[in-house]
Amino acid sequence: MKRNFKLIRLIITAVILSPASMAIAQSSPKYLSQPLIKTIYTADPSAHVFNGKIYIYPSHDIDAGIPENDNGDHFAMRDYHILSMDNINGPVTDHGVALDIKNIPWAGRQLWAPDCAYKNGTYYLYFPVKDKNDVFHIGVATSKNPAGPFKAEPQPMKGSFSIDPAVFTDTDGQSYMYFGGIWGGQLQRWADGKYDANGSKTDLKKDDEPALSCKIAKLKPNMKEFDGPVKDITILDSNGKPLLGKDHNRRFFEGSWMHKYHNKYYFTYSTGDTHYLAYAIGDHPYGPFNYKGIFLKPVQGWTTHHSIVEFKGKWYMFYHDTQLSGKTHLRNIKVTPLTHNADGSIAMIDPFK
Ligand code: FUB
Repeated sequence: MKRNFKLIRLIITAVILSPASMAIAQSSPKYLSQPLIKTIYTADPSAHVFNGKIYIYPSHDIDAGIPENDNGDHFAMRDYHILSMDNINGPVTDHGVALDIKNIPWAGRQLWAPDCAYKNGTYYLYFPVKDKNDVFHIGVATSKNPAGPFKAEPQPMKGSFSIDPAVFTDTDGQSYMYFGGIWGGQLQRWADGKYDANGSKTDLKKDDEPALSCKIAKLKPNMKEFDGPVKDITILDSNGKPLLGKDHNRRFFEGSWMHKYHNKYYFTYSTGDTHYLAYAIGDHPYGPFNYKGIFLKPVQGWTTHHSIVEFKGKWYMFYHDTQLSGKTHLRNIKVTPLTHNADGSIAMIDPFK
């Protein structure tokens, strides 16, 4: 009996130490956190606390069989599912289809990263989608329930363009929309305020000029219209100079978010082709913002997109990677704690252990 145990131990040790199993161990990354939901592919999670629960407004990734390109044509999403959690480590509820592209009268294709806001008993779902001429605009849909279903307004928001709306409501009750994204998000085509269909397909290609800015618009009390002109969000370097177009490690690309901490405004965003999440701090929702650094190293997959939310006195970052599929356009959302250091900086997060 004893000899048999020894033999079994020897065999197990040999298997564990075999070159094949060591190769597997080396090649499978150790992720910082696990996908929140595995039954559908999800990305671009905008998280909010409504009625004491966490509601997540993600993109719903699908495989439409479209080849990958710099325009992002392979991100061909057609509806939104809203998710909720009672607790950060608790089960995740998928509330089903909250808005379908076929019910957005002006939509053509590609429902990208949404966000949601609440005011006076109504929830407002903001979403970017290409119109029937293949130009991105931002639409709004309403519901009395944070999980939907949502009903879309018949037209895009007047004066809106590009992608990735993030709506921040300040402590005084005023809401602002941050939006924009370069390359496939088409922000570079609006560089002169009007749409230029022949504009560059990626960025402005003006390396030594200030980089393209994320946009901000104040929202009217009806939450469906911009109140005044769209303005630029300026990110300054440590010399007080705007970041330049060639500064791909630091300049804004897409996926902005705003949170307020200790009376400072934290503008956070993706650097796109360099795959970082970066942050810049200011004293007003409009900025200017002083560049501070990166706080999320590159995740698995090309895109990186996040939101930051306080829940029960702790801060969390929702983000995505491609752990489940290994494919750029089939992503899965995750959550991890986020730490503000005593000096106001954000502690670096490594998506791998
Ligand atoms: O999900 C489509 C696009 O990918 C989003 O709008 C971007 O932020 C990027 O995550």
